[in-house]
Amino acid sequence: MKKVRAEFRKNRLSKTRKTDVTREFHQETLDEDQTVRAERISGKGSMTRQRTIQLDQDSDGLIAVAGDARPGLVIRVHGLNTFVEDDATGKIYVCAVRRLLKTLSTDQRHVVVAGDRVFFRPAPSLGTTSEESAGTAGLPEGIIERVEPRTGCLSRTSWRRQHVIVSNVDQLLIVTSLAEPTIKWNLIDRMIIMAEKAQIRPVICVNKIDLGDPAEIVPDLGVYTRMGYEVLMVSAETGQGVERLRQRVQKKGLRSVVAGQSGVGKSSLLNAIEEGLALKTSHVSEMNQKGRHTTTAAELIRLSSGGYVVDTPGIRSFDLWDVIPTEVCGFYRDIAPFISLCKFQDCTHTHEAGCAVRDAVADGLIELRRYETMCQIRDSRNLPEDWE
Ligand SMILES: Nc1nc2c(ncn2[C@@H]2O[C@H](COP(=O)(O)OP(=O)(O)OP(=O)(O)O)[C@@H](O)[C@H]2O)c(=O)[nH]1
Ligand SMILES: [Mg+2]
Ligand SMILES: [Zn+2]
Repeated sequence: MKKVRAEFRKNRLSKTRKTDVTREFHQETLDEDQTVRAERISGKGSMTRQRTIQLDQDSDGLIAVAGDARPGLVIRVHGLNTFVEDDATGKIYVCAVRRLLKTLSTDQRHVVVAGDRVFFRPAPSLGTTSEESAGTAGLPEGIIERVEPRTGCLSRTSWRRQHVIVSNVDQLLIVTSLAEPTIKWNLIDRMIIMAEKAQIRPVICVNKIDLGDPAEIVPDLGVYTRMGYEVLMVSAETGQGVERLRQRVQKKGLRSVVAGQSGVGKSSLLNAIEEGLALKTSHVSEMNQKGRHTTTAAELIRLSSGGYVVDTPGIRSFDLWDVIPTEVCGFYRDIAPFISLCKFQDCTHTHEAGCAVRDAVADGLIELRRYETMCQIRDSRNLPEDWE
C-alpha cells in the first residue's frame, strides 16, 4: 500500500477561469464536454484542496488490476465514453474510466487517448443517459482499470496542460496542402520538433497538388529531404502519389497518425489508401450516429496491412509541450550540427559574434526560412496557444 496526495478532480472545484471556453471548442472541436472539466484552476484553490488516497501498486508503480480485467486498445474517446477494442475478440466496448485513474491524472487534459493500451473490465450497464451516449446503443460496456505506459506519444500544450493527441505511434504523417489552405511551414516545423522529441518518424505529406503547380514548392521541400525526412506529394482527388503514401503507411504492425490543419485532406487521404474505408468509417460512426463531414475526435483505424492509423481533428495551432526554448534548435537537424561551433556556449544565435549558426545561414548552409521558424518557435512558445 502506498499513500499519495492527489488533487481533487478539477470539476469538483468551482470554475475560476474567465477565458472563453467556446472559443477553444470552435477552434479544435476536441472533446467538447471534457473542455470545461479540463479548465485550469488558478493556483491556490487547487493546491490546498488535496486528499490522501491509498493505492495498491505493482512493481511498475502502476495500479494493480483485478484478475478479470482484459487488455484492449483505445479506438476513440468521446466525452466520457471511451471506445475500447478487446484484444481477444475484437469487440468494441464503451468504457468509463475508473475514478481513481482520473484522480491521479493531474497534468493531462485526458486520462486516456486513442492508441492507449488499457486493461478494462466488462461491466453491467452503467446506465449512461446523456445525449452523447446515443451512438453507443447495443455496445457492451466496461470500466478502464489501468492505462499502460505510453511510448511514441504526440503531445501539444493546450491551456497550459499536456494534451496528448495520440499515443503509441511509430510514424507521424504531417499533412499539409498546396492550396486551400496554403502550406503553413511554421506548423510543419513545430510538428517535426514534437515528433523528434517523441521519437516518432515524421513524414511530410503535401496534399492537393492538383490545385497548383507543385514544382513551385520543390525547393522548400528539398530542405526537408536533404535532412533525411521523407516528403510525399499527393492528391487524394486525382490519386497522384497515393500509391507511395499507401506503401509508407500500409506496413504490417506499423502505427501511424495523421495530423495537420483542418481541411488539408487527412481523412480523404486515408480513404484513398485503404479500400472500403468509407465502409469502415460508417461502421465506426454507428458509435456516433451523427454523420461527420470533418473529424471531431482522434480515431484509430485498422488497416488491411495489419497496422493502424489514427485520424485526428484539424489543429490550428501547435504549442510545444515540455520543450524549453533553448532546446528548440537542438531539434533542428539542419541547425543542430553548427551549435557546438558557436563561440559562446550560451549563444542565442541572434546577435553574438562568432555565431556559427548565423554564419551558416549567411553562407547558405542553413535555409533562412528554417532559421526564422527556429527563432520564432523558440521565442513564441510561451505565448498563449492562439497567438497567431
Ligand atoms: N482538390 C482537392 N481537394 C481535396 C483533396 N483532398 C481532399 N480534398 C477536399 O478537401 C476537403 C477537406 O478534406 P478532409 O479530408 O475532410 O480534410 P481533413 O484534413 O480531414 O479535415 P478535418 O477533419 O476537419 O481536420 C474535402 O472537401 C475534400 O474533398 C485533393 O487532393 N484535391
Ligand atoms: Mg478529417
Ligand atoms: Zn550561435
